[in-house]
Amino acid sequence: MPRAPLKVSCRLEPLSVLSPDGQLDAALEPKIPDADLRRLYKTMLASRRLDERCLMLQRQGRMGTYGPSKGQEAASLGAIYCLEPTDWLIPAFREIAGMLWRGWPMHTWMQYWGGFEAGNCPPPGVNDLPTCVPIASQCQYGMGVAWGLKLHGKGRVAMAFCGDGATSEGDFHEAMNFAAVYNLPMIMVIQNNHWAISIPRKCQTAASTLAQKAVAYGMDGIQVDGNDLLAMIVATREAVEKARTGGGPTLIEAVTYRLAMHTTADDPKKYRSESEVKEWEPRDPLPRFQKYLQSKGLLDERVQKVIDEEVAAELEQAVKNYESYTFDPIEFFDHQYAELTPDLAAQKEELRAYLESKKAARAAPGRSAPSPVH
Ligand SMILES: Cc1ncc(C[n+]2csc(CCOP(=O)(O)OP(=O)(O)O)c2C)c(N)n1
Ligand SMILES: [Mg+2]
Repeated sequence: MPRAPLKVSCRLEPLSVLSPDGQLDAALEPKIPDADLRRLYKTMLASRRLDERCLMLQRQGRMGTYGPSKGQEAASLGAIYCLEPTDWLIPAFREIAGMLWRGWPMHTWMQYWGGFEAGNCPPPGVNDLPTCVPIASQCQYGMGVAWGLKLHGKGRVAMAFCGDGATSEGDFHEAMNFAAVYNLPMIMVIQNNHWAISIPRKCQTAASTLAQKAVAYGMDGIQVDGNDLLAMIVATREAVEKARTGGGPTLIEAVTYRLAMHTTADDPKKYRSESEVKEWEPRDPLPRFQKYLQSKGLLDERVQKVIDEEVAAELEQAVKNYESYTFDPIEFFDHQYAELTPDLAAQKEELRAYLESKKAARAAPGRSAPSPVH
């Protein structure tokens, strides 16, 4: 028998619209209303400032462990911009820029990282699942939501996010396989930020791209410059339109870079070189998009000043909302089980007694409450 190549259905492309210094490939420029362009810029800036503030709050002991999104704003914002409010977003944990676009308040993001249950609650009418850290679980949730939307048959789509490290998990594989076999209206965005804590991208797979995994599942895959907001919009618009009209799922690999630490619990200097970070800094999505708006005459010093002031004021208000939020710690026990297990019931009782003794000690100063930690 002659040896002939197998026929494999495959559409894989790399995509970039804005060069790192903000130069435009006019043939690929997406049509976006000016008001949206300005609002996208403000959202990206707000996300960056919020990220910086959360890092400071954590360092000052005013927030729990924080996982920064710095450098990845365009990847989430560009993709999420293409959703309709009636579509569904299933975020991982570095999608704050896109979540702000969807209407999540800044203080809710702070509450999430501050460890409050309130940080998991989308504002009324926002069709989103909460921020979610279990790696690759978002792929399964996204697939399940997409399946439900397909059964409802109203042309809505689900967009889920995961990281490069997540693509090594079984959950990713199972979700992608299922989504393709059942032709689900799903967009799976991989934020390839090149690191999974201290594990580099090259240790996740020997394949040269993550987008090519789509070929094995029988779906379209595209590798996009994830630091290029316009490229993310071009690629995602196509994928959303296809999913909405029965064309099935798309895998989008957004190539980006985590400019900060994994979380405040690690020191990236221990596992990656300063020179690598320096290489990526000029590809920062924020100044890149800023230059594009300037070249279109949509952003000058005056507009920039207005945006800066608005963002600063919103941030101050968000910190106030976050720090004035009060809740009864006993609620910790209320959100996981309908009926508490005996050991959790005992812990709840212990905490209740401790809190009451603290209250009593405050009422009668000089006598300190015993610690509940054994
Ligand atoms: C199922 C699971 N295993 C391990 C972890 C611990 N963990 C948190 S983040 C992370 C790395 C994830 O890397 P990647 O998917 O590339 O996402 P990134 O953090 O780079 O955004 C790991 C292993 C987890 N949260 N969930
Ligand atoms: Mg990663």
